[in-house]
Amino acid sequence: DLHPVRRALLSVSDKTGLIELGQALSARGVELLSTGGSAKALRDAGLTVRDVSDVTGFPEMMDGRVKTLHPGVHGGLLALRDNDAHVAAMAEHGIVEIDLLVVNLYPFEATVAKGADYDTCIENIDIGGPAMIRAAAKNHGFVNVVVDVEDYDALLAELEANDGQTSYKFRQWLAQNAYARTAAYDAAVSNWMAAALELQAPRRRAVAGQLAQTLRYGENPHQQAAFYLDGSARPGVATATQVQGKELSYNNINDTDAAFELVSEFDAANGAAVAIIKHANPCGVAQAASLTEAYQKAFDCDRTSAFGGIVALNMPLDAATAKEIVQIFTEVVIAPGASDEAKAIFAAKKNLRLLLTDGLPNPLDSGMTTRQVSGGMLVQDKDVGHRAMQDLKVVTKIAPTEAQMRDLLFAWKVAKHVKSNAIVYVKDGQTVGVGAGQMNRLDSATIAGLKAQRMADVLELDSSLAKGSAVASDAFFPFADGLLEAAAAGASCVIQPGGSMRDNEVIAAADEAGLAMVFTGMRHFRH
Ligand code: 93A
Repeated sequence: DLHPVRRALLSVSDKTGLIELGQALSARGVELLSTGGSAKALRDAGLTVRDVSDVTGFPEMMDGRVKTLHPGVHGGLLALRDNDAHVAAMAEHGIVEIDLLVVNLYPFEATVAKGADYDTCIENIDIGGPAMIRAAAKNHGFVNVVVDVEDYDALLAELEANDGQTSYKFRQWLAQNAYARTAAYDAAVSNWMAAALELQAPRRRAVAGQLAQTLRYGENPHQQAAFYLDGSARPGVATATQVQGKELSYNNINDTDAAFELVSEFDAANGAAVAIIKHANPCGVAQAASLTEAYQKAFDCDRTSAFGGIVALNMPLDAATAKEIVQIFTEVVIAPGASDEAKAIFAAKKNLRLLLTDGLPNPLDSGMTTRQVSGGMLVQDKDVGHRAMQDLKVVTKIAPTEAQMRDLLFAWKVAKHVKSNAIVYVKDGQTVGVGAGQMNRLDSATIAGLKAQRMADVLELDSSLAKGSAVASDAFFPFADGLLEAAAAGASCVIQPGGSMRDNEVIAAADEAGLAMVFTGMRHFRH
């Protein structure tokens, strides 16, 4: 199944490594065909190149829109070398075999990322490149197709190992990658168009990803897994730099994402914030004047759960906070930077993973989320819903004080990042009880209250941490029971969407219990 490479067509937008590749192929006696810019680059480096226009008998025309779209090229890529009729057709029409295609496409994704206008984006849709890639990949029985600069070395190694030939297995590997590339390219085009045209529900949706990392395993050791990038440059776990520590696992990546997205809700201009995550739910979130204090307060919400947790910071890690963090076993720390002193403190903990990002993501940035269900996928806008003080409606006889209002909004932001049903107690910029993922709201309220009491016991306090707290509920209270449970736990004020058929009962119960309550008119389910 070994097949020699005698003629190559090189047509690349990204010219990185092109000369070296051309030289290596030339040295092997491979004839080089090439398109305008690529041919010029190769010639300037002293290589002998034949123009594609010479093969097609047509000049490149229409601003390059038509350069390789010709039977002279596609016949050379698609002809079956062991089929007499195909070979005869090549001879009849003067078509030459192309054994190797090296293409990288017009930089459509980069053009969109730069914020180019509509027409510029359209002009950067490559047509001839994907056509050739798909043709060459189909004919991988004979033809090699390389679409990534990173694969030039693998190609040369394969040729070296097989005396100028490539194996079928290698060509299959190239072909699989090639189809993923053209699929991702078209996905980028169609997703850009869906956004540009503001289509709510395009009839078809394409997703694509580029392998970032093969993972040791998935959520469980018997599940295979890998991490793919979507190409967006948003600061976060996908684009962070890992400074130290073991390789990230599937669950680490998921939890680190949850931690960083949550902490990014808190603008560093308003103080330091820390979120500690376990199993994608926060077990402590706090805001304070200093990062160390914020960490301590987040830790003190639920010290038991914080063990083996993921810590996210909304400002660069400093030495004092690093010293606190290494007191207990922590899986991952993610922050928009770290001081050298802080890095040195972490360096002593070899396994602790430190991820550094280029700033915080903007929580108001729009985007899509997808979720797999059997037989399909659900696609929705990211939850970028936001509530400020002026959006809240006081529905009880008493209104929250300014300090209560701050805690209510803090609790609301945290609740958005807690699995439903979410109940969050907050006091003085610190979560003091988080109830997550229960099948009814009452249980979430009870669990959050139990946690607040348990931590009070650990800290040897006389009363529950939830005493005088603000409580947030991610969706409305369908009955008064959940609200009364929160009041019993010590809550003094409530933030919730409102909108239940029994709102009046719930409001009356709040008034009777002496609570202040505000409605947001917006819910934050997260399942
Ligand atoms: O405009 S195109 O879609 N029409 C074509 O026929 C065609 N053939 C190759 N773009 C085409 N290409 C692309 O040109 C390649 O995919 C590559 O990205 C680029 C290389 O052009 P040059 O060698 O002139 O720099």
